[in-house]
Amino acid sequence: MENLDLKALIDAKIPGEETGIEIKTGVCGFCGDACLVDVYMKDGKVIKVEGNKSVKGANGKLCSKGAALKQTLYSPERLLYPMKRVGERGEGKFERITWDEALTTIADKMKETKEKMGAKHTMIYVAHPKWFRPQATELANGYGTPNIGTESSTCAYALMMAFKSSFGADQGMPAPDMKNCKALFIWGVNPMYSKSTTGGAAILKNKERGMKLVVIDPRCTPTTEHADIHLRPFPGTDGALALGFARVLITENLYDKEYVEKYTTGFEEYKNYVMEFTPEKVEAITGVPKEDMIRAARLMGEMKPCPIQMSASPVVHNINGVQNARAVTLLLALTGSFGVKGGACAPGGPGVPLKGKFSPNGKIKRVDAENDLSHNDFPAWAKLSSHEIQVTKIADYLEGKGEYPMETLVAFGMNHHMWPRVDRVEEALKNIGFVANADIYMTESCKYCDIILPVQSSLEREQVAVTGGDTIFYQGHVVEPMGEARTDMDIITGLAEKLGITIGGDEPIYNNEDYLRKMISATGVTLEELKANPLGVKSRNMTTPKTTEDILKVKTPSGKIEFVSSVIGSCDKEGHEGLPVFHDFREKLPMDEFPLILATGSRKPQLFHSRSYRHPWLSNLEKWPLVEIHPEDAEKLGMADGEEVIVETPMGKLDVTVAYTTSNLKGVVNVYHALGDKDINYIMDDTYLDPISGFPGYKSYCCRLLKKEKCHE
Ligand SMILES: Nc1nc2c(c(=O)[nH]1)N[C@H]1C(S)=C(S)[C@@H](COP(=O)(O)OP(=O)(O)OC[C@H]3O[C@@H](n4cnc5c(=O)[nH]c(N)nc54)[C@H](O)[C@@H]3O)O[C@H]1N2
Ligand SMILES: Nc1nc2c(c(=O)[nH]1)N[C@H]1C(S)=C(S)[C@@H](COP(=O)(O)OP(=O)(O)OC[C@H]3O[C@@H](n4cnc5c(=O)[nH]c(N)nc54)[C@H](O)[C@@H]3O)O[C@H]1N2
Ligand code: SF4
Ligand SMILES: [Mo]
Repeated sequence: MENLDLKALIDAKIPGEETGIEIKTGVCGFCGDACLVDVYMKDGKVIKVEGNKSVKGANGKLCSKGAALKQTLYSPERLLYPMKRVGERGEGKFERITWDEALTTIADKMKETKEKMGAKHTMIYVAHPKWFRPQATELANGYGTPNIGTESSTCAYALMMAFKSSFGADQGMPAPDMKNCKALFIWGVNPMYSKSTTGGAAILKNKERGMKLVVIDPRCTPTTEHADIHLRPFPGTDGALALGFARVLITENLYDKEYVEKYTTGFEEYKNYVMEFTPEKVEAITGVPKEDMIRAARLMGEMKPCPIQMSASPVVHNINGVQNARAVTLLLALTGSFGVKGGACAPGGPGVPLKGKFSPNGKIKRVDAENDLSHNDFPAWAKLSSHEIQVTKIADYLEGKGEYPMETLVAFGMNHHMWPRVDRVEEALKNIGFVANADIYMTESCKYCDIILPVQSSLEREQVAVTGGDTIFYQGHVVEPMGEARTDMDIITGLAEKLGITIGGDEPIYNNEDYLRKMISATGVTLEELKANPLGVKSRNMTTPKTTEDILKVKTPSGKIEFVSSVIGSCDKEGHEGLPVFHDFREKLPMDEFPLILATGSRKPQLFHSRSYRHPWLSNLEKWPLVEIHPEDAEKLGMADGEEVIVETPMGKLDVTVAYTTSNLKGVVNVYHALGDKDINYIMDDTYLDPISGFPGYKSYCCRLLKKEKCHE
């Protein structure tokens, strides 16, 4: 072969012996969706990534973030070695140390804190990375602190609380039975962006077979484009809309009477309350024309059972979020849609029996939970989400304004910009006794640490994944771990060893490989078999599927689906009504002064929270931060598309660039979060929280826009 031809083959990235290019299959892991990807390697380096199509269940697709994996792997900001701080906190000056010194320093500080003050003065924190959370909880338990908190203090758990309070334990999210439903309601989700490779495709496929689609979203999105009915309520008004639906369903006799009688309690009280939500009142609160609301409610009643797809964030990113989410999910009870085929949480399965794997229902009980930091602030959280603390008040807790002071913080993937009032969290991080963090990158949060630990990203770490419902897939080191990076599991077990404790209970684990072996130990498949079969191995054992009867044995205190929640109603605190009462956030805000509703963080396909903004292939796609605004609102303010202006909230100001979009409702502006020092969370209020869940009102706060010259007046 001529040299020239070989160069052409290499340039075209053709795999083969001649070119030295090989393909290895791995798990993308940039977001939570865990797509399988084909990684093209030459000389030990990634040169290209594609979606995998050959492993059973692989979706064959790749989103913009996955396509940028090469850049994320070799980012100059990768952490390669354990380091200790040599400058001031926040300054970012560090010196390389050994793993032994790093782990010993952290463990010694934890031991000292325990001896001098008690174990509860140490907080363990795990951010969005979720896979090792059960073992992080075991670490906290073995050490003796109940204070383990996670990013789920702003994600998913409020919806799960809402769902659990009415429908009992173990349900997780109201997963729709999309394959079998006649109509799907998508309530505040944009899967075309937030589940880029899978969510949208499933909807389109089911639309083709005749499924009707109703989407409830203030904005126009690629998801709403496919809707038969698109309702556009103001953010934070979902509760009123859902109660309006309920009134139509009840007054027009479109609800499932038999189901309600057999499986629910509290209907009469609920019905009385619901009657207040006349179509006129609902239109006044939500802005949704009453005819449209009635049409959608009738469709729900006529096409029942009818699932409602909800998200971990928008509806519950509101200070009435749990009650609003309860009002929405209770429609599943009213229409007899919970636990049945074609509804939500339909009988399904079986599944692959994995052990020690993360589940949002978190089964591991914490030690000393009744003395944790947040139980007095958020009593319903303590009852409904008892496997971790609610940590949104992190600045207060670290500053010692909680029940008792914190001395030591040991974190994994901490991104302190995800919380409101980033400035307060930064001040608190400066003043606490000791901070350690493990991350893939030298992040802003790492700069506030005494010790930082380098972590392997998904393609670097050995892992197993379930794919296609019944197949187990093993991934080795697709890419050799960078520098001295370790897996989180090896860090947890390493710390446990230094602390003299073991992780894993009856089946202890001492490293990441033990964890993988334990995870598959009930499947009948061995790690060796998996290593020998790159396309995966079908699980030999499966879990027993749940029937409708099993699912409808709900684990609420009454044993029935509760229209009036006994758990929430029994909490003696403001806003904890048993009924899904609607409170309007606008009544709590200075809307006269700050007349625009500020929605933050609606997902963008190329961004995943703080993970993405540091990678130029992703960050160059859009100038930041943008304030997305309806042109009519902007024109009234005399602001041109592309103009640099200031967004001001009651908490402060941020420089932003105007982006005109007719996708927005008039009166509502959107700003993305997680953009380093330009993060909108610097000017979000950390006391503006749902009293039940503690979730911040990220999607429905208030602001005004100022022309640049005006702000110095
Ligand atoms: N590309 C990408 N994908 C992601 C993420 C990411 O950062 N980037 N993050 C992941 C995570 S952690 C999460 S929690 C999910 C979130 O997933 P999604 O919920 O799908 O994400 P959002 O875009 O925040 O919200 C969906 C829609 O809700 C609308 N919305 C805003 N406020 C309200 C409201 O008050 N009521 C109603 N009914 N609708 C409202 C927005 O206009 C938006 O179009 O996405 C996950 N997937
Ligand atoms: N204003 C506003 N704020 C929000 C939201 C909003 O909509 N608006 N959304 C909220 C929601 S729903 C969420 S989920 C949070 C986002 O939650 P965050 O925890 O902030 O999510 P990320 O920024 O994706 O990840 C945090 C860190 O984890 C690191 N990381 C990634 N993988 C691993 C791993 O395997 N191990 C370790 N140790 N580290 C890893 C990343 O490098 C990153 O530095 O933000 C919340 N904050
Ligand atoms: S959706 Fe994109 S970022 Fe997420 S795992 Fe799949 S390819 Fe990776
Ligand atoms: Mo989230």
